[in-house]
Amino acid sequence: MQLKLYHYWRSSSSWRVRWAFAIKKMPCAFVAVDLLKGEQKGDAHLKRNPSGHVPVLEVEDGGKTFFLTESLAIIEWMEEIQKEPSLLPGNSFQRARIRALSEIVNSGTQPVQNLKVQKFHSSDPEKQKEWTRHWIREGLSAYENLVKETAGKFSVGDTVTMADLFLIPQCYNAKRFDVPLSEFSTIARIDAAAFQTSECQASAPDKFQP
Ligand SMILES: N[C@@H](CCC(=O)N[C@@H](CS)C(=O)NCC(=O)O)C(=O)O
Repeated sequence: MQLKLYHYWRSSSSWRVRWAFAIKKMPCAFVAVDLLKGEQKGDAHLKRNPSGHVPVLEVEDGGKTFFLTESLAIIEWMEEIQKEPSLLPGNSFQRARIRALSEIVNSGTQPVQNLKVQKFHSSDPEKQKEWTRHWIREGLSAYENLVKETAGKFSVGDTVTMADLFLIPQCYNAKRFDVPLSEFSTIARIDAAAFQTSECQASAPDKFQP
């Protein structure tokens, strides 16, 4: 099986999947799609993902090529084909909580901070930032309140789970948009702990910056 990840260095959704690859130690080639040049809207990329988004995982298996889209679906697929180390550990309730925390970022926070949404909201960069900060605060506040019930060293217990793969790239965006993590004490602690792990460091945007 040959794996190729189409990604962008600063895309938070791409970082989630790069981090999963680092944890599972699955070999994968990385191909950059330059979002600033609009490569995600070109014919070649739209054939891989009609949404015009990264990440996309190309899987060549048994002479067939599959394009997997949506970071959560990609990570769940990786978990199915290689269980250990598990990103969805624990019992059914713990796994449901890991998915719920992931979704707070995946569907409740990240989509509204996308550049195309900011631009549709306003052409004024200051208004774009205000919009983005508002939605990041809203999302991280919900995450903070829910994560208090399960947090150990990380979001759910003491090992990195899929929830952390969604949270930490979102924290990176919070910092970019001047939302101080000190507003969210549990999240700030998890963010610091995550950066102590080699897999988080190895998959971080600065390691992929062109
Ligand atoms: N739910 C999608 C979100 C993907 C997404 O929004 N990707 C952004 C970068 S983080 C993107 O490709 N944006 C391109 C654009 O806005 O034109 C996922 O999890 O894969």
